[in-house]
Amino acid sequence: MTTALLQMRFSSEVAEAQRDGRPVVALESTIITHGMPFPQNVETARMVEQTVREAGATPATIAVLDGILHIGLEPEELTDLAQRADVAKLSRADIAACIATGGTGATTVAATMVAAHKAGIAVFATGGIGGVHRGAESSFDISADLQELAQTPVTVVAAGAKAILDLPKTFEVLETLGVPVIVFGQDEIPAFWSRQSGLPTPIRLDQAEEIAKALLVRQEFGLPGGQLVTNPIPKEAEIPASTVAPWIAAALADAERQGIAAKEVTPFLLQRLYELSEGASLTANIALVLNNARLAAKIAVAYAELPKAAATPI
Ligand code: PSU
Ligand code: MN
Repeated sequence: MTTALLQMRFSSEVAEAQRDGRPVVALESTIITHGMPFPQNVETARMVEQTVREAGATPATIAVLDGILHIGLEPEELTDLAQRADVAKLSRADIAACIATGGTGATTVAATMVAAHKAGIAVFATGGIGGVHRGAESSFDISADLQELAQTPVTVVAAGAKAILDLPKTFEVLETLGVPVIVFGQDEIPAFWSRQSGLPTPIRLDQAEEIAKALLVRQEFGLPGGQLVTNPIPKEAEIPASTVAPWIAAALADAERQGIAAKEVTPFLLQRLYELSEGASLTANIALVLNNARLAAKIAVAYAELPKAAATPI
């Protein structure tokens, strides 16, 4: 759909899939530009797209390029975005001004949900969502991703939230906002690099089909807001929480010392963890994103197969 100022460009494979009514999975781009170093960022982005295809869905990596909202990137657009240094980080608050001024930006979980919903995509895969930062009681730093989950009807598959955040507060806020936190296949919420967080599962589902059905029931209700599906990192790729803890402590101390604030905080901490772990955090991050892409594709495929007759679209 194209209006006067909000121009959307669909990649050829996404346009084709939507025309044929085949399942599509949205992917964010901040993980590429602000979440991983080059060249692992572009290699991972390509592998994530390929994983979605192999699981029977079509990947739609979302970004704003020169003022145009792209739903799906052509291979050369992805390669170019991954190497650019001047890319803005766009959340819900920033995306309209970036489009209005012809800018280029990568979308966070929040902005990717906004764009996916606009493009008619119901399922989205990422690594980790933003959340309540440690010390939020004085900094008030709470990611816009949480509010977005409360208002935009997209199912987001993530490996939980990183332990750089305050996980108990993050899940308390999600509960307050009425966001379903579904844990795939275990009784504890996963903590990104680690399978365990010590936090009990709010809702456990073991099948992609069940998650797709829950999405459809929400639509039939006309409930605004999405679902957060937390998918534990595969066992063989896991880093124990006790190994990660000192890296996090050091990264947080560095951020504090350097006065890092606002939207710089998450990218700064991710970069410091990569350095402090000598790349181990990145290896695990890649494994969990691929795992999430696979599950998101299964959910999208199952959703596409459900009869929709009784659904009230929202
Ligand atoms: N957490 C990760 N990797 C990421 C991000 C978060 O483990 O790449 C990115 C996502 O794009 C997320 C954003 O939406 O950071 C959250 O940023 P903030 O905390 O500034 O809202
Ligand atoms: Mn923040």
